[in-house]
Amino acid sequence: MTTRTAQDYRSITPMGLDRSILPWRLYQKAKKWGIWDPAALDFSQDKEDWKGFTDEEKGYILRLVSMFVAGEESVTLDLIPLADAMAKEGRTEEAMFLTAFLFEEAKHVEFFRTFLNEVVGVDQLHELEGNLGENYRRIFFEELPQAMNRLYTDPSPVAQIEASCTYQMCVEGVLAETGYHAFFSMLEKNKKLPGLLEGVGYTKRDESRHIAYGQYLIQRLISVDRSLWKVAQKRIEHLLPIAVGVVHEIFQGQEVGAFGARKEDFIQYATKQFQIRMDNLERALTRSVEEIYHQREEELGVY
Ligand code: MN3
Ligand code: FE
Repeated sequence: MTTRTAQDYRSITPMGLDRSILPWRLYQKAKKWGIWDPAALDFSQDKEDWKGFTDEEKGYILRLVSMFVAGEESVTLDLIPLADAMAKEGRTEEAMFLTAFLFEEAKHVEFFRTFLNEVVGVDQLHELEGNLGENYRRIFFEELPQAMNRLYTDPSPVAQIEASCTYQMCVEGVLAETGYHAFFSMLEKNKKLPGLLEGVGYTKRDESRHIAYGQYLIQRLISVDRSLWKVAQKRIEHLLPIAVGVVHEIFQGQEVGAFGARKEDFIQYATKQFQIRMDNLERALTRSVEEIYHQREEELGVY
């Protein structure tokens, strides 16, 4: 849509913006919870903790943070085609939520990069790229940018489902969720890196809204064309082994890594995340699009 009529501006129609639908409620939550400032986090204890870590411990944290910082940069850059597609469909409430979503991803990049600069130290940051393995590269260098940028030329329901399954279901819903679990299980009980954990906690809460939006979007599309369920299933089945491969790359051949982390626990965690998402998506098969628009954010794991 390159020109508009007055009716296209939802905000001046008699109804105005639809405050009853899920994207609007996510937007309200984003204004409340998405405004934390990465620049205000206190990393002073983290700097002390870092000095006391073994090389192996540093290696694990650095690998996770490298994957996160590049991943957050990727999702910041690659969200724009989806926002563009929703804007072109005239979905003002969704575009409003997606602007908050984009702002939050930008802060996540800043957060992880600030940790690297302040705690690890810029002089220690050569060869960070070596922390990104083959499966990781497949997802963030190929699958994600391709699925998202395709929306510029093909914003069809099939392309939207494949994009959102890649972005919100796989990258956010499985990889990022498993990464947060890794940070918490390694650092919380050992009481290490409190500044990093505080920021990861805020990031995880932001992510719960993003993943909810993706589930909503996929459900909305499936509820009007049930054949799209197969498209979602196929896409997720394609991505699951690559995502599990990323978990293997974190452990680099070890069964038990630094801080007592067990690879098997993380593989199980990642697989469970996939299953939760699939179960939520499958509900769309028995619901009307009206029910999808009006479902509660709590049902989709938002907190
Ligand atoms: Mn993020
Ligand atoms: Fe996100």
